[in-house]
Amino acid sequence: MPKSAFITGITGQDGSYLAELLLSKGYKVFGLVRRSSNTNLERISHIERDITLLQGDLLDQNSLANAIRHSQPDEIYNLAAQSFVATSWSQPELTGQFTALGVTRILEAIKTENPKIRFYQASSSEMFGSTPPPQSERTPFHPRSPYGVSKLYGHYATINYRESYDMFACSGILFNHESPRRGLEFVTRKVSNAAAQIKLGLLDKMKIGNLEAKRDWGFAGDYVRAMWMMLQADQPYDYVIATGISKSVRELVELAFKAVGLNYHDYVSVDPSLLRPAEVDYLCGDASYAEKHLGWKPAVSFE
Ligand code: NAP
Ligand code: F7E
Repeated sequence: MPKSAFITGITGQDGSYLAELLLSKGYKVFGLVRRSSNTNLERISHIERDITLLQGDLLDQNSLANAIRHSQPDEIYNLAAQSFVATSWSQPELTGQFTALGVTRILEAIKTENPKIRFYQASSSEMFGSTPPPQSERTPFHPRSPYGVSKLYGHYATINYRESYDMFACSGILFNHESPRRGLEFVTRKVSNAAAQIKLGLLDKMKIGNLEAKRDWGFAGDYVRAMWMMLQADQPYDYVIATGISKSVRELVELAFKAVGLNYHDYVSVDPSLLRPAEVDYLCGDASYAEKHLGWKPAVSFE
């Protein structure tokens, strides 16, 4: 029997890469999509015929239980979230509903439908917030946004269901990971897109926020591989997934503009309205535990 997997957030960046990976391993893949007046399947249109999409919403407990009952998965990957940190200040309550309580809803649905299902929760380096690097599984958390606070709730909910009900529930504490499928509001896509448009004469200038923030940026394709590896392990555990190399937003901007033969100083200016109420200044992960226990290593570098 081929294994089957159910992915929430399948229409997002990570969901699309994970679905591809699981299909390549022979899985039957189910994905949760929420109703919208416009289709939102660009990232999975190339594999749409190979997967089964089920309607539901992280805000609706019943729809989650129905989707699990219908798909009978061996593994569930909870990737759905309000994932844009900046928006979490303007929509803090909704962010908590999706990103925090949504985790409890899906854990409850698993407990009721089949507690033997293996569960992956998409935790985040944003939970470390202001705690200085290097950040590992042993680093204390100090989130700096409603998003980070919500992710921390989901993280501990996952640990709590593992400890209370003996469920195979893991969290991957993933540092920033990017790709050509990243949403345009995130800084890597915003910058690479603007550099390309300026080069082509389609845009004059780009406004940016905090140039000094430092992030540990990896490639989404490498990171979904780690998610799958966590659910194949003998025991459930939580793992930091990162490259161990940190760069500033300024270095990212410089590199992107240089790649198209431009000097960023001529095109980029800081817009104070893009600064966040509280910033995460410096993230750099230590993924040595994942390397030792899962054999995971990133293949794609920042450059
Ligand atoms: P993304 O591109 O923003 O995708 C988010 C997904 O969640 C989309 O499919 C979205 O559906 C879905 N979603 C949002 N609210 C929902 C709801 N109420 N019900 C059902 N689905 C809902 O995010 P990503 O970059 O792939 O990240 C995947 C997960 O990893 C997220 O939980 C994110 O917070 C977490 N994470 C990401 C990173 C990173 O660097 N990428 C790092 C650490 C953790 P629509 O298409 O309908 O909007
Ligand atoms: O910002 C700075 C910004 O929005 C990165 C999500 O996937 O990773 C992501 O969260 C940095 C921040 O990602 C702009 O202030 C400057 O310091 O690309 P971002 P993020 O906030 O790190 C974590 C791990 C997640 O879990 C999240 O889901 O760049 N920055 N100027 C800017 N950021 C944006 N978006 N736009 C700017 O103009």
